[in-house]
Amino acid sequence: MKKALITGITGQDGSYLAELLLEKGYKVYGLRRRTSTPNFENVEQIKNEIEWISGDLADLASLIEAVRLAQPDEVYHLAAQSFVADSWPQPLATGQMTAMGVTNMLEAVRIMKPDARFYQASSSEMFGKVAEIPQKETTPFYPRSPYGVAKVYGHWITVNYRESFNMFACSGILFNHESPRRGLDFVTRKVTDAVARIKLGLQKELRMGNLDALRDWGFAGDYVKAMWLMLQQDEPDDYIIATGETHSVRELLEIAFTRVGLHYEDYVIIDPRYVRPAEVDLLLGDCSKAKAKLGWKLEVGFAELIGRMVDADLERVQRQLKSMPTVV
Ligand code: NAP
Ligand code: F7E
Repeated sequence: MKKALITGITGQDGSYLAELLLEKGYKVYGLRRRTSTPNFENVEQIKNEIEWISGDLADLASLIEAVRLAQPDEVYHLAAQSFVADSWPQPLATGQMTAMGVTNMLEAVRIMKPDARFYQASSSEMFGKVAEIPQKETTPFYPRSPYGVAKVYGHWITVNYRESFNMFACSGILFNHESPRRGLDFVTRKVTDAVARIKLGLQKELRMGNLDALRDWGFAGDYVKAMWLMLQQDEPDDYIIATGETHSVRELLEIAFTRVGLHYEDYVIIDPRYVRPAEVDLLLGDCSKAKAKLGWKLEVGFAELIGRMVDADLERVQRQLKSMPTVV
């Protein structure tokens, strides 16, 4: 039985990846930091199948202990401060978790289980002010946020450990990917949650930032398969994972509101609080290397993804409404 250690298992990607690895017969160890209230929402359905290990990216000793306990064949390093907008008000915490956290995890693996295969969750945010369209593995980086800068560090330290210590370390450069498990701050989920709440009479307006930003949005369930495929190859390498299509935030609004028979113009208000100090205007990935070498393929398209997210939020908000006590 293969063993995998996942950091960031309570997040969107970690939960889909854990399900995939359990289906494949892996023993899955999940690193989880202490929180004041439980945050098992994404992993409730598999909670009892996971071997939980307490740890934090800022605490190297806890990571070394996690690798010692799990003795993993594969390590998927997904934990990070992942919300770009918060990386301006929290640049140091973002640097500590999203950049130095990668070195901490690589060190834990190098010290305790150097033959384990390592996946680093790199990001299209590294391309920032893009040098070419579409972006490929060879496109130079020009990050536009403290988060993007931290991810560039995480990418290069992963490449460096591969070259310095001959570790099987891969960097997956993933473009935006979404699902009903996406955090509520990210634009897709913020919109689909608001659409559900507006439709059910719980919210009157939706405050947004830059509607002209263009993103290459895919489905998280498809993207975690690429992570696994990267670690099954003969040689470690870096790969872009993307859909090869780009859509604006405005198109996202149109699709989501239309799904419930509403017009976004009637509800959306532009609020400068949601406009970023520096924007990534356009992301569009070329994943031909992943298709050719990994045999990776996309299953869910953009409109279907947003439709599924709206439906899931409608169902969830309706359930919450039903469980609320009636006031007499
Ligand atoms: P997410 O939902 O925000 O999950 C982040 C995970 O990291 C959570 O489990 C979180 O734990 C954990 N974490 C944060 N700080 C930690 C710390 N100090 N110690 C231990 N755990 C910590 O992110 P995601 O969307 O699944 O993304 C997974 C990874 O891929 C991230 O590294 C992200 O930057 C990267 N990425 C994401 C995308 C995307 O579009 N989703 C694209 C490219 C790259 P809590 O539950 O306790 O908060
Ligand atoms: O913003 C614009 C915003 O926060 C997308 C993370 O997973 O993907 C994600 O980063 C776009 C930006 O994701 C609002 O300005 C407009 O242009 O959903 P987002 P992100 O910043 O692209 C990358 C690949 C990662 O690696 C990250 O971890 O939408 N936008 N109005 C808004 N965004 C938000 N959040 N809220 C708004 O009201």
